[in-house]
Amino acid sequence: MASFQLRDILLGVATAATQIEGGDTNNSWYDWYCQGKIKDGSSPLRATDHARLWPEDFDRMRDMGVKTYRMSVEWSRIEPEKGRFDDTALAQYRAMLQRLNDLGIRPLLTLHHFTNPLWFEQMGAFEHPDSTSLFLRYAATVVRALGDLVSDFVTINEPNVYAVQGYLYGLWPPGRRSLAATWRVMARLAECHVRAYPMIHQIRKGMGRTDTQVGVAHHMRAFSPLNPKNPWHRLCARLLSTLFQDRLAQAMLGGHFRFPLPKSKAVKPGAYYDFLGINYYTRSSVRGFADHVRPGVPVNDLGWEIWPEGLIACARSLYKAFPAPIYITENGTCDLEDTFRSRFIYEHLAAIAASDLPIRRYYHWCFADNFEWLEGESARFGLVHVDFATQQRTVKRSGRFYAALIQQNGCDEALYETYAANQSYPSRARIGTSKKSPGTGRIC
Ligand code: GCO
Repeated sequence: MASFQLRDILLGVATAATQIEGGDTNNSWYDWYCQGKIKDGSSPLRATDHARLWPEDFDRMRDMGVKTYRMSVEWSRIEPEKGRFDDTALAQYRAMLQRLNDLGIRPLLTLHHFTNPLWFEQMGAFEHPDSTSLFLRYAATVVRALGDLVSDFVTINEPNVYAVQGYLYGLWPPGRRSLAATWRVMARLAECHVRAYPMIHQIRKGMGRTDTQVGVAHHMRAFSPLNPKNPWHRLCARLLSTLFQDRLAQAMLGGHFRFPLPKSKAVKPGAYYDFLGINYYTRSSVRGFADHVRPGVPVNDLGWEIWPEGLIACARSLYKAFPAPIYITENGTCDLEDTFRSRFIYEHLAAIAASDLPIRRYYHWCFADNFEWLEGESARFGLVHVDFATQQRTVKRSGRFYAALIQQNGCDEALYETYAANQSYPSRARIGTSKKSPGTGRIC
């Protein structure tokens, strides 16, 4: 049975400002690039030049039939110096949101997607006691300025990835390696979300809007014991899931801060979500306190296991604790030559179609190849190919497949045969993983 029908779900694409806009030297990732940390030496200054080319990109989304678009705004553009808000930057985001509305593409706006303004980074970012109020002031400014054009918000993208990469492994800004700081930062981001939740509702209510939806984009991995019969592997899988994602979900969505997350005095238990945003990519096979990939499994070009069942397993476990409509706020794969992305999309959407969960949106990560953090321009996740030197865009075969899926709101046999049936996954990574990134030495 190769066909499936999707019901009650909006299909869309996702991006993040720093990964696409280009032209901004005032954020923590440009600084990270200057420190020579990007594996291929590429810079977020170039990215996909979306700050200039967005009208063309939006037209392409419309042509592909995209129903909803998850994008983020860049804090360092909106508040370039502490307390100084830039009307021109806000006007540009207004123009973008207006255009999306005109095109009939429903925006979902992320307020924080990994990057900070330099002034905020330099004062200690989310480790600083003032960071919550500074984030809330920024968030309030954005919602006041744009809230008549957008009703759906993601406050913060993947607090666990941000905290672990930046404060535990030291691979991302600010390059710290402290377990205590990791929990502090995770808890602080959770507090920021919990306090932003009623604030965003209130601001939009003041504008006469009652259709507000606020959530987080929670990165979830399917943690499985490498050997399910081994009790140690089972214990480690449970523990890793608890520490990396479950406690954080309890804090962000339910206001319950439990060990190891430090308590937040400003937060009371409650329900701080209108939808469950889940970013899902892969499974971690566990036999100790680190990620592994089981031998012989299908992987993408970064070596991440491809395991569609995991999407449903993650969504089910979150939904059990926090019943609400589910938005898959990110799902996609690094496929340099676009030789297996269509199969990846097919299998993940087929799993969604077969599940009994209320999955109401699916955002493919990502619209076009972009600046993939430590991997720079070397890891391609897009439905649209970008030639970074010329900024020429070309819809990939997988992009045409996704457009056809949107049109059919499902997949019939013919579509499956044309795009996905003959594709097979690699079983070994073709490019290295970000954890091994050597960096290139200071650049600027
Ligand atoms: C993340 C982010 C995206 C990434 C994507 C692919 O999950 O790290 O939200 O910015 O680009 O996940 O790695």
